[in-house]
Amino acid sequence: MRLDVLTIFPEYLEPLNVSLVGKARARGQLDVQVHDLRAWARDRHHTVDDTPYGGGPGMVMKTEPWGEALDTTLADGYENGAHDPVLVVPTPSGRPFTQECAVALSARPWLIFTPARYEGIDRRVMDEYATRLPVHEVSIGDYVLAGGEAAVLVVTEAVVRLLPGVLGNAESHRDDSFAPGAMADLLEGPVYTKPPEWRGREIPEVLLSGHHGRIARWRRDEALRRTSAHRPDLIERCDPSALDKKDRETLSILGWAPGPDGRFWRRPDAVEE
Ligand code: 6GU
Repeated sequence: MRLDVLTIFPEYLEPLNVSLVGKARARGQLDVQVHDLRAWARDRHHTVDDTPYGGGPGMVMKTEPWGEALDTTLADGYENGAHDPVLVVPTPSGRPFTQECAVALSARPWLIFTPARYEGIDRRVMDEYATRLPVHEVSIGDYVLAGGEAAVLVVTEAVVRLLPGVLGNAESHRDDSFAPGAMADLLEGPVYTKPPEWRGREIPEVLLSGHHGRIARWRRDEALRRTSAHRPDLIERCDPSALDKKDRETLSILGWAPGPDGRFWRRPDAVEE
């Protein structure tokens, strides 16, 4: 996979040299090119922003540097054998970035990221490139960052760990919280390792039992408990056909009841666990 990042803060992308992504690069599974957007600014001061038409606070990133940077990057990629690029545009006004998006992007051979600073990029840039390649505007959550660079790191890590041969164990992401079909979209419960006792705290006995059926059941109940506490919205939209008899018992204990459509809702009298 080829990744290009166009940014006015190339040093912000240094973490792409570390850990999982860094190793994938070192192994040649990933070709990452970080470009300084200011290299395409025409004036002495390397200006990339200007005041917004219509007034208002802040500055807007100018069309020309982005246009030239993207043209150069696309030409360079094609010359070097890359194909089928997607433009990934981090913005708080994008569609929510989810595991499903990560899976879709991990199937693409070439991602080009355009993290913005200031109040964003002149709309005409994305309107123009949307006529040439798919453009995905993505937000990584309901909060505002000072720029899209941290979002590029987030999206890259979520995507690269899905590439074949990047994670040691292909099974490792089957049970990820949010992996499609994983524990049918429940959060993962707690995990433990040695020593068996630490500061007087023991491991839940079932995990030492060697009884795989009971262990799987316990994990499932812990996942339900954690999801109920931290993400009740996931229980509410859970497909009821994904829940077995014991799931329903556990949910009942946690204060959930099936409604007329079979979906679960929290009984108003339920006490928080
Ligand atoms: Cl992708 N960019 C910025 N600036 N803020 C965000 C975001 C992205 N996602 C959530 N907040």
